[in-house]
Amino acid sequence: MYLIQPLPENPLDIIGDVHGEYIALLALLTRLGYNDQGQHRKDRKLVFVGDLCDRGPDSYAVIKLVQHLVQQGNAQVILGNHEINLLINDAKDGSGWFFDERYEHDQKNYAPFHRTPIGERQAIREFLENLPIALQRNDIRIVHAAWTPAAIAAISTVPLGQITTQFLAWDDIARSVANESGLYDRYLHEKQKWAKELEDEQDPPPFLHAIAEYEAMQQMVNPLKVLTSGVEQQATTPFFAGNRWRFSDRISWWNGYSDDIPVVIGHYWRLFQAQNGKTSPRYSQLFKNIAPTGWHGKNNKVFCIDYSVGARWRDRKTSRTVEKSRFKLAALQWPENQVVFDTGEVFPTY
Ligand SMILES: [Mn+2]
Repeated sequence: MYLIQPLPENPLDIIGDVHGEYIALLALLTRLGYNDQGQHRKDRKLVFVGDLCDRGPDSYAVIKLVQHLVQQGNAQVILGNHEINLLINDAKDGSGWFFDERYEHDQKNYAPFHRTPIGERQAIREFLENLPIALQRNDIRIVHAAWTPAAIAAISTVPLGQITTQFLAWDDIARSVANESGLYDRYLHEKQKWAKELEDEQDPPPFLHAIAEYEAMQQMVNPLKVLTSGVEQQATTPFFAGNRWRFSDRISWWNGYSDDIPVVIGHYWRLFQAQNGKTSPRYSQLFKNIAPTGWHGKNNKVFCIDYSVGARWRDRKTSRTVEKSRFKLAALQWPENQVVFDTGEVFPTY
């Protein structure tokens, strides 16, 4: 059993990043025709593309439900970058439902949210630790962020259950390379010196070259980072995303994907509705020339099913209803090749 696993031959409902939006998940499962055990009268099966947790009101309930569906044999789930952050104890923005040190900081944007009882935390870790990174069969491939042949090859011999050890080992390689050149010290210095500005949207730091260089390098040296948070390169200017200033930017790796087998991903915060550039999440810019339910990439073989439900906390700040929200939870039905939203709309893909 390795970090890449086979998919069953059943028709699939591939669900995008849930990010703790438990109510949206229940609504979508009902729309898709699943009962609370994850059974479907046409014997369809569920696949979750990762990022079950962080930011939304009940990450704990989402994970417990998905775990139950997996145990019933009705769902498969792969890890996203947010689950990996949890496993390696990297307590980032929106993880206050699990990490006490993040709880106060997360109040401003995400309250109210349900916390994980202390006695349950180890069980959550164990569940996540034993999940795969990628799924495949003859007609479809599924990974959280990017499918690159080198990164897939690198994980195909890593046993299930070794995710944290392997991730940290690859991270160590990046760190020792950076150590030798002095880059790592410069990176730590910048992180410390600009700690406050790095998380303050109103007070941007200057372009921090060591952070840019180290983060882009760290990203590409670690195959688990490539697969779960994508291909990145140094940005030209700082930009604010995921509640911090960044200097390393996601690129449209799918423009280099030339295999015949389609890939379904999450991670990239696409929006269904047309948007004005000013208020939309930075990452949706990658989709600005792509139809709202369009396939993308060199040969049109990649589909992102993350319709940004993870930003629904913004709606709650303005009392915007789910029906009027720009942010949706979606499933790609395969092989039907259509998108179903938690709000009930169904659209063909292009
Ligand atoms: Mn993600």
